[in-house]
Amino acid sequence: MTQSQIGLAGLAVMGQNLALNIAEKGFPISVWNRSPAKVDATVARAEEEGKGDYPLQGFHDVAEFVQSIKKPRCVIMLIKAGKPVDATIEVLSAHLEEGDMIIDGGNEWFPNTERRAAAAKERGIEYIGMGVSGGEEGARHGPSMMPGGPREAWDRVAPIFEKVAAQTDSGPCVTYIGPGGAGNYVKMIHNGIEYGDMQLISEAYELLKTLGGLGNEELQAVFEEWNGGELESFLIEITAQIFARKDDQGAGGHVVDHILDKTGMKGTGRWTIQEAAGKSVPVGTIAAALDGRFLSGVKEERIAASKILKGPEETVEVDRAELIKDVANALYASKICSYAQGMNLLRAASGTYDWNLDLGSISRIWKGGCIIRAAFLDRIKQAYDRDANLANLLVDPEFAAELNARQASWRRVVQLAVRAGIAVPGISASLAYFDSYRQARLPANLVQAQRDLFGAHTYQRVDREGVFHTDWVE
Ligand code: NBP
Repeated sequence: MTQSQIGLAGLAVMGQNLALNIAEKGFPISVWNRSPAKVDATVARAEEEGKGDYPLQGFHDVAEFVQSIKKPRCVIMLIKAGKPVDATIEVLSAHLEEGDMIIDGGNEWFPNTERRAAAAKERGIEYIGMGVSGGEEGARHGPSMMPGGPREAWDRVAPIFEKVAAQTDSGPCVTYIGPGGAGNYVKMIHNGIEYGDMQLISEAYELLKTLGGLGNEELQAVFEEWNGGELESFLIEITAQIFARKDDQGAGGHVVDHILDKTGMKGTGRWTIQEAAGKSVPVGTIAAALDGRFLSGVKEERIAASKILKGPEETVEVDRAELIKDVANALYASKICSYAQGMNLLRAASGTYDWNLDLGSISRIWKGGCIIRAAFLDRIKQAYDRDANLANLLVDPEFAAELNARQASWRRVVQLAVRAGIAVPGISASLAYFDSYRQARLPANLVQAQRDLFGAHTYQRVDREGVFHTDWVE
């Protein structure tokens, strides 16, 4: 039996598909899973899809699995984040040797990766935390990957992942991100931005459906058209597909209308907001997306409230064609704000943890393979190429011009939504971010005065240096 170039542990959705992708690219791979049935299923799939040509070997025994990998070994884990990862490291470490490497490809909370990396180092084992995005399809045919940890260790295995990643006109969607938990962090922000995009799209849907009266076929056509222009992205594309899908459970109509309006989530969106709060970085659009999911969760309360609380009396009339155009503009402008927030959080983290993150390269590897993949990410990369120290995407000359050109539409959409009583928390949070960020003066002077009055917190003045306190009550 030939020795494999790499090993993969954890053969659920992501692991099984990534293993087949690695094998398809011609890299000999050994696979193992705690429950042996998934090993057999993976081997069977490799036989079928590769017609016997995929260099993939399955193992039920973890010792045999590790021994089948060429030294120094590299084992990538696709295991449920948290305790299961610790348990798997324990099992693997009993057989790994000094100089070997573990890559965790899961959505892990970055301090966990840093803790594990420190423990692995004591055993002479290299440890890399690598965000993998693209779901099942991405894992199988080319994901976007965000590895963080020791640079030399990564360089040893980079050629494998560069072949396995999604390929774009500006290269494979993988690049070394930075030391420590930088890879997990960047994946976390990717997911936060993904939450923002999904919320903004759902608001566009609500406006077009409720205010514009568009049916599912019309929505499909609008989203297909949008996908041919500046909004082109995976999420817009799949949204069009969703509106096309007829129900197959005998209820008639389209599946989308039979889905309960309660959103699930796993944790990366919540972590993004926690991190933003800890670093004092405003991420209102992403926070609105998280709140949107929380509010969706209290379905029973919402049903009760809908019988008590009234919306506006006014009937809002719209011109459909104008509405569709305005919503597209509002969606695009809001998206710029959401990405600006995510990128600024990355920059803040880079400074705090000394990661030296390259925001342009990060935008580049999100161009393909991942859930937020979009033509638009090329524009973000170009903005950071023009100025690597850009304070905010909003002030890049090209994005600034686009925002300025779209703001009349953007404001009309928010006004219409408010008049009609339709919640657009993501679109309006983006507009508020834009309107706050472009102000040389905010009403924060009054907040500071209040703080000084009730807590003697002092304030600075606009006309002279120093720290001041006023005895407010005469
Ligand atoms: P899951 O997150 O559902 O994890 C299932 C895997 O973890 C199985 O291989 C399972 O083994 C193993 N496992 C568990 Br659970 N407890 C274990 C333990 N105590 N010891 C050893 N193995 C254990 O799989 P997934 O959806 O493929 O995701 C893998 C990682 O990739 C996760 O971190 C996830 O957040 C991330 N991710 C997922 C997606 C996606 O679209 N699904 C996308 C991007 C990233 P078993 O078979 O024996 O139970």
